[in-house]
This record gives sequence, structure tokens and C-alpha cells, in this order.
Amino acid sequence: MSPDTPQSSGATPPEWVARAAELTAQLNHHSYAYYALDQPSVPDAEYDRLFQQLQALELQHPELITPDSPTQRVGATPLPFFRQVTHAVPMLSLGNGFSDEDVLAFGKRVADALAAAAGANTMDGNVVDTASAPVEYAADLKFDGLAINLRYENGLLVQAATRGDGATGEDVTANIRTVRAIPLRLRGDNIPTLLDVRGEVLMYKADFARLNERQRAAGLKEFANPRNAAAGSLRQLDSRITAHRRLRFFSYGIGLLEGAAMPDSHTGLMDWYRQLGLPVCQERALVQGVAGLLDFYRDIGQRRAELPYEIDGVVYKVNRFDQQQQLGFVARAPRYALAHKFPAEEALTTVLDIEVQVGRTGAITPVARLKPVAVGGVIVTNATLHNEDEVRRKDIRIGDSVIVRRAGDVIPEVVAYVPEARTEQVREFQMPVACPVCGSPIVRLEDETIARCSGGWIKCSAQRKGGLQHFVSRRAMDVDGLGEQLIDQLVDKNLIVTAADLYKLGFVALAELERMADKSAQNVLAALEKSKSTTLARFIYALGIRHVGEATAKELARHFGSLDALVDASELQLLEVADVGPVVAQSMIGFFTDPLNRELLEQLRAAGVHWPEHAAAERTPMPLQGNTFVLTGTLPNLSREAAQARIEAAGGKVAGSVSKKTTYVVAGAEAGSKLAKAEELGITILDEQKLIALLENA
Ligand code: I6G
Repeated sequence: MSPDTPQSSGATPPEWVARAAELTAQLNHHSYAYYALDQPSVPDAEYDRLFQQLQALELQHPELITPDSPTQRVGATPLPFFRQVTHAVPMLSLGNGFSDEDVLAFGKRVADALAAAAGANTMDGNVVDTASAPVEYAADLKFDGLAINLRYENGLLVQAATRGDGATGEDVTANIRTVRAIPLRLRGDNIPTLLDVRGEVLMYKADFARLNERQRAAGLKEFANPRNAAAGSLRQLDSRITAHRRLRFFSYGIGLLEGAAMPDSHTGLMDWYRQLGLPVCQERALVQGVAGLLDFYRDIGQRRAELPYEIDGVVYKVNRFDQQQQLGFVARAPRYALAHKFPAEEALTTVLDIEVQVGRTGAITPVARLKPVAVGGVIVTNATLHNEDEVRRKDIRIGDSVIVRRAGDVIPEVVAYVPEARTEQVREFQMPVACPVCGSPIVRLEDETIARCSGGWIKCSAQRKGGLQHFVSRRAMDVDGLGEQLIDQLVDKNLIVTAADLYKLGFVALAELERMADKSAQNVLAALEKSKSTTLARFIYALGIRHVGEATAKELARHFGSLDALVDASELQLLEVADVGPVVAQSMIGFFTDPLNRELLEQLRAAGVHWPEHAAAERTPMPLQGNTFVLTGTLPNLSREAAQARIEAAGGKVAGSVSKKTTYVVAGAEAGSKLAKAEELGITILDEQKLIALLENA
């Protein structure tokens, strides 16, 4: 009988004991490779297959079950409450810094204190030169998660506790055991008899998005951010729920240690943790002096949005433990460490009103007017509420206290209201029945979430302005210097109605606009002239046809080769294009059969807008057609634009985010969350060399 297929119970055959041990070792190794080394060793399906084999063996022979068996992560029964745990060594908090000056002051305090300590140790007691060698610091990320203490006895995880007030926390062992990133048994030979590992439990952004998707589908409340989701998951009395929440863990500190030698530095400790199989974040650096700290802060700040998890700053620690000891503590924070915070990406403020904005396609977007608040270093006064359903789902009302979020370059959004702060005075938002700009009825089709102004661009100046802004935008006709305020003035003064009118503008009309110097007017005219020489793809995209984004426009240009062929295409011909489905095809037919749009095309061509054309029949075969690429990180030789151009020239598409539809992810140096997601989805990853080989062999 094969040990893979247990058939009967009774005395445990020795080969099954061996097989269970082997499966446990294999599964633990795969988890270690995935979470601690960040190098998945098998696809998820293979892990699941081995896991099921072990489960089957253990079911047949429960005596095979060991406390570190991967099958024993999830407990069967919910806890009645969390027990209190007193930390053997208090869990500290860190002093915070918010500016370069704070870091300089920290660096000076450290250098002075170390110099004084060195002086006290010299025979004559004179303070040594503080400016001699710069202090060596370990710089790490400050994760936006929850601090945890993991206790290992003789290598076995026996307890996990939250930080609580630093002295006493809650026993969350059952939940922590479900976190696959946390080893149930330490690896290697140098196993201490007792070790308290300090670190942070967190949720990756992609896992958070998936969790909220599931919550939404199940009609459950969504979590405001990954930190809340991680906290909510860890504070479950039923560990079976935690097990479905994909939490992660990074180690960064130590409490009690017995039965093994203490490393002599923070970086030494992190290296030892990695050998023990504990996950340690690799986005860290050993730097010299304050200049090194600030470089690290700036580098991480630039890449923050790309990281797969949220951080709220970076942490600096004097690297050598003997120096840490010399520096000691002030209040309950170590004098040898500093948390250098990034400007918060979330802030609390009040909704003063909810108004609606009209977009270029007539889409009506509710926008919260906010009491001004600093978020991510910028003062925010408006935040999008996306659509009417979102306002209802999040139950945001006028007068509410709300959490506002602004991450990277994205438009600020209202995340949630604060229930405890809600008063009787709040008012519900009412979707207007008429467009606030042109007065046309607002309509919402049955199967659409978006309500729209029915005025179209002829009646509605908001749609006109939006359409014109899109027409001149960088990825469309790329007219430099023609910004939102200029377009607003030109439309409001009735100087332009359609995009073709832009090319009829003269110097006098432009120079008479507010805040428009003669030189700027000349520049705008020159930019308009330059924009006349364009590509068919840009031109199609610039028209702002609903559902025709940049990628579809490129596909259409490639497929039809000329504007006339596209304008005259039937629905069936349009459907032949890779990117085009019935909705897009209908939208294009609607656009091109409208006589006003036909006239616009003629006027634009008459104004001199032109592009190279080729006959549809001349199209070359497209070897990478149907393949979607995502580019992440910096490639050694090819710029992002060059890589994209070569992929597209071979018929491939380049998308901005990784999904199940992605065929390849091209990863360069410092690739971030996209690479992690690709690995998670099992998508083929190419480096520059492999990409070039693929292009050349295509
Ligand atoms: O949030 C943290 C990130 C990294 C830390 C931390 C750390 O050390 C590298 N260290 C401590 C002591 C605390 N938080 C409280």
C-alpha cells in the first residue's frame, strides 16, 4: 500500500511515520521559502496537494499529529475570551520624528551621548571628538500593523501576545498559529531554550483588497484599511476566521533570550532570525550617520506606494547592541531608536456638504466638500464619493466626521464615517434630478451605477470642458500649456465649442484671457500647431469616445490603419479587434454615425491635424497579439516607454496592473507590489533579457 493513500487504521506503519515527517518538513520548507525568503518554491496547488496528503495520513493515524504540523494551525473551537499575558520584557514604543530637523536632533543626541560614554570610559574622562566616525544605524520600515510578541520554547511556538499597553497584552496564540508566515517551529541548530521575538503582523494591500471584495459580496462591512483588517482578524475569538484572512509577519526585535548567544547588533539579530526561519523584511539598510538615514527615508518615501504593504514611516536604530545599551531609555522609549514618520495618508475631518461634479461623459460624481485637512502633506478640501451607491453603502452624510485618504497620486476619497461621532444633525445626500451645470435631466440606466447628465456636450458646458481637457491631455493630443483654467475661460467666453475651434484660436483672443502673458499665448499657439502632427491612436483616444481608452485606441489604429476605415467599420468589423466587445462597438457606432461628430472630424482634418496611415490590408502579422504585459521596476537598459513601444509593435498590450488576465510581468530592479502579485497569481515573470529574447523570437 502506498503511504500516499492511507486505507486503514491500527498500529502506525513506520513508513507512514516517516512519510508524515517528510510531508511536514516539505510543507514547512515551502512556507519558509515563500514567507521568509520571498522565493516561492512550489505553486500553491502543489502545496495544497502535499497538505491534503498529510491531512489524510493524520486522519487515519492521529498519533502522527505533531504540534508543529502545518495541519494544526487552525483550532476547532472558538475561545470564550482572550487571556491576559504579562510580557517578560516590556514592549516599548518608539519616539517619533516628523522632519529632517527631528532626525538631525536625534543623530546629535546619539553622537553626543556615545561620545560622552566613550569619554567616561577613557582614563582621563575627557569627552572624545563627536565628529570622528559617523554612527552606524540600521534603517528599517515602520509597518502599519500590530506589534506582537512570539514566544518560542526549545524552538516551538508556545505563545503569541499583542503589545497591549506594553506591559500586558492579550493571548492571541490560536490566531497567530493560523498565520502561515510565522513558523510553528524554528529551523536550524542554534535553537535557544527561550526566545521572545518581537515583530509586526500586517496585511498586504492585495490581500486587503480581496478581503474587502469578499466582505462586499457577502453584504458584510468592509474594513477601512489594511491595519484595521489585520487588527480585526487578530482579535477574532474564532481562529477559523483568522485563518481565512492571509496575515503576514515581519520580525524586528527581541525580548527575552535564554540558551543561545545574543548577536552583537540589530543586523546580526535579523540575520540570525532569517536562519531560524523567521520572516525579516529585506527593504532595510545599514547606513552611516544622519545623512544615510535621510537618504533611506527619501528612497523609501519615493517607493512607498509601490510596496505591497502599508508603512507609516521608517525606523532608525543604532546598530550595535553595546551602543544601544550605553544610550539606554528616556521615559519608555529607547534613546537609540527613532520612528521617522511619513505624512499621514489618512486624516479625520468633517463633511461640510456633498455636491455633484459633471464629467466629460456626463457622469455625475458626488464629491464631499470637507473642512480643510492635511493628508499626506497636502491640504485636502474635496474628496470623491465615486457614485450614489457608494454614498449609500458607506452611509456618508453631510455633517459626519469622516476618515479621508490620499495615497500617492490618487484622488482623495472618503473611506468611512466615524459612527461614535455622528449627531442628530447629519443630513442625507440627495442625488439631484437635474444637472447642476446645464439643467438637463439626470438619468441613470437600470443596469448602471453611474448617473449621467443627458445634456451631451452641446448643451452641457461641463461636458464640453471635460471633453476639451481630455482632447489636449498629454496622452491624447498633448497640447502643452493649455490647462484646466484656460479651457474653462475659453468655454465660458464662448470662444470655443468643439475641439476643432481650438485650432481656429488667434493670438489676440488668447492674449486677452486672464493671467495670459503674450509669451504664454504664443507658446499655446505653438503647442497647438505642434499637436497637429500626431498618430492615429492618439487622435482616436483624444476623441473621448465612451469605453475607448488608450489601449483600445491603439488596437483600433493598428487594426484599421486609417480613420476612414474605422469610421466606416460595421459592428462585425469592429468586433474583430482584440479589445472590442459589443458595448465598445456600439459606443463607437453611436459616435461615428452622429453627424455632429462626422463634421468635427472633417473640421479637425481641415485644420491640418494629420497622422501617418496605412491600409488595413498591409498590416503585418502580430506575434504577441493577445498577450498582456505589465512592467514594474527599472530595467537595466530599456526605458519603460521603449519597452512598451517594442511590446506594442509586436502586437502585445501593456497594462498598468496585474490581474488574472496578465500574460507576463516584466520586472526590473526594485520591482514592488506588482511583482509580488504576479508571483501570487503564478504569472510568468520576465527580466529584460528574457523580454528581448521573446520580442526577437516573436
Ligand atoms: O514598527 C517597527 C518597525 C521596526 C518597530 C521597530 C522596528 O525595528 C526595526 N522596533 C520597535 C522597538 C518598535 N516598532 C516598537
